[in-house]
Amino acid sequence: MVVALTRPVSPRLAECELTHLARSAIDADRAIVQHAAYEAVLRSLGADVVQVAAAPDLADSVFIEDTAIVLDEIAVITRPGAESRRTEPVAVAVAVAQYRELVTLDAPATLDGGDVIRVGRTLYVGRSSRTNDAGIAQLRRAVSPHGYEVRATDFRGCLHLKSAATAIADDLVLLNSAWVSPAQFADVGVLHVNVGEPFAANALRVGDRLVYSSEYPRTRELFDALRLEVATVDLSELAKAEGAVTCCSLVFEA
Ligand code: CIR
Repeated sequence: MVVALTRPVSPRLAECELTHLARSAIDADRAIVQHAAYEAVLRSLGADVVQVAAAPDLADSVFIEDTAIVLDEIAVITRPGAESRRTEPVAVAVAVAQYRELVTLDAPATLDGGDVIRVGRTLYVGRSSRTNDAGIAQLRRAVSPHGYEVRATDFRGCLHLKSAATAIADDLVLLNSAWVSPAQFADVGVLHVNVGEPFAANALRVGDRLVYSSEYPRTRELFDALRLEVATVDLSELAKAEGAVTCCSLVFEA
């Protein structure tokens, strides 16, 4: 059974962290409606959607992806790079502990799950304003006994590595080459986003299917050519908070 952990949208979403986007008016009520539709799509793909306790005072808590890396054998509870997000993992750890043994990262490590792309037994980990070298080293120490290789990956121009690239199949990465060099993914296949859609590299895998934003129709056409099944969602209000489809869930096999 596939589980998707999600967390409710905080009514304070408009106070979110922003790094690469200018602040624009965010309608938290509209975000709540979009988030509910996203959860419905996850259910329609067969996932058991389990909500972690709401954290109304934590503006960015809906972006649960950043708080944990759930692998087949263990889960790594992160230490988020933004000071305002440091306590988010506490409740997520309680939920994830129902499914996996936990490993936690300690100071001075910082790491956001949005910087971690899993392709098979390789974890590509973005060096970012949120994820530091100590975070990457501690993650490596936690996962290498389980046969995972951790590769530090450079990128620019966006918040997290997963804004620049995500895995859309076991051996295929969708990426924006303006933000991350394809050479760093030399041993897997690479699909390039449409150049007019720079934010289009974030897709969420649920089994063999993809959850994808309705905002990138030209990149989406490439999936049709590959016969990838896609369910589209509108997360435009959460996108103003620098979030995207992978950020709002932790999807794993229970
Ligand atoms: C932040 O800056 O932390 C949030 N406003 C957005 C986090 C998005 N998370 C993600 O891409 N994994």
